[in-house]
Amino acid sequence: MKIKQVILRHLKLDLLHPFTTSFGTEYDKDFILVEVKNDDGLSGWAESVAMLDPHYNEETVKTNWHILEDYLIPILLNNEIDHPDQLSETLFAHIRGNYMAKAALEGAVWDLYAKEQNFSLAHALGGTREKIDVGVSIGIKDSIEETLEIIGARLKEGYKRFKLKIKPGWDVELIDRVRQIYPDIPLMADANSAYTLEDINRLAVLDNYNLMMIEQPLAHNDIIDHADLQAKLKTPVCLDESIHSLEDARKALKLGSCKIINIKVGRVGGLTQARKIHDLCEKHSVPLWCGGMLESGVGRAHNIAITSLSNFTLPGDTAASSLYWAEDIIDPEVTVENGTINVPQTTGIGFEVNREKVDNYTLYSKVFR
Ligand code: OSB
Ligand code: MG
Repeated sequence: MKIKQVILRHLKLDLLHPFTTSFGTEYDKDFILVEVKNDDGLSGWAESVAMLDPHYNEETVKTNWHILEDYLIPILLNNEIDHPDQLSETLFAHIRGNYMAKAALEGAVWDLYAKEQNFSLAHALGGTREKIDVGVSIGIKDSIEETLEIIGARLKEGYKRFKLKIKPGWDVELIDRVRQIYPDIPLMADANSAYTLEDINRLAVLDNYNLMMIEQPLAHNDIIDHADLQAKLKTPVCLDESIHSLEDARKALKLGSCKIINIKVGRVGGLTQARKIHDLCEKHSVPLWCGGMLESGVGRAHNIAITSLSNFTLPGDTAASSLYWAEDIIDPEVTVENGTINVPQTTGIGFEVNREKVDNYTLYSKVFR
């Protein structure tokens, strides 16, 4: 493959509803949209999931732009590749970290590769599922009543798993009330690193509510304390922030730091590495699900493709476009029916990027050739 041109765009979309986690509130969504073009005028697309502020992890829109512009794009434009796997395995390997920046560029190359081969991206990745199960991530709200109403609405829409964001003080009472009203729904909690082992008694109370899992309760960079915690809980621990690579996953499984992993393609440096973690977890019978980062439709399309792999056995966070955006930038937008999304069978990501809408939401852009 020879990439002739890369276009970076900084887009800003308004979120329909603010999204609050233990680390802060998002009102809108700034992100980098990456387009790569070949000689035949075909385009591949992906988005970076780095946020405006370094609160989820250390990457930001600006650090990604810098790494893309000054390192990754020049490497891509100056090298011919046979397969997208070569990016993370060799060409980008000497650039430390910056996984979200790498994933964004690699993702666009994967889409283009699949289009050149006339495959769907899901098929190019080895995915076999034609439909994927989806859940929903519900942020911290002003009241438990409001949370209960949202759960009720999503339940009616068919969502198959309900993830509640928690933090100290918005946890035991919340889960207790939800379980009183919905004793049997597939329920889980995501702390985004809001606790330490000193909170063990509080976390042990949550162990009594038949949660599917508790996601990233402890520090964003920890796999040692999580192993201690997992040994004391019957509820599976799921790691999100702590897993950046195949090596991280291997070590976490060896230590018993978790029983489930949330894969975010951006957090692990792209689709190639995501697939490697998938294969390792499948070998160890560790179930996976695909996390979300409030993506636009382009990122959602990539999430749908990776989720079609066989070991994504738990419902993910890739919900319908209409829960986030007044209008999405892809046609058609992502829709959920009976808690499932159909995996597109057309080439590449399987959704058309709407250039007019992209232009409307673009703050600035730059062309590299
Ligand atoms: O921890 O999974 C997370 C959003 C932003 C940053 C981190 C997380 C999330 C979500 C939202 O949970 C998932 C989504 O709806 O896209
Ligand atoms: Mg999470």
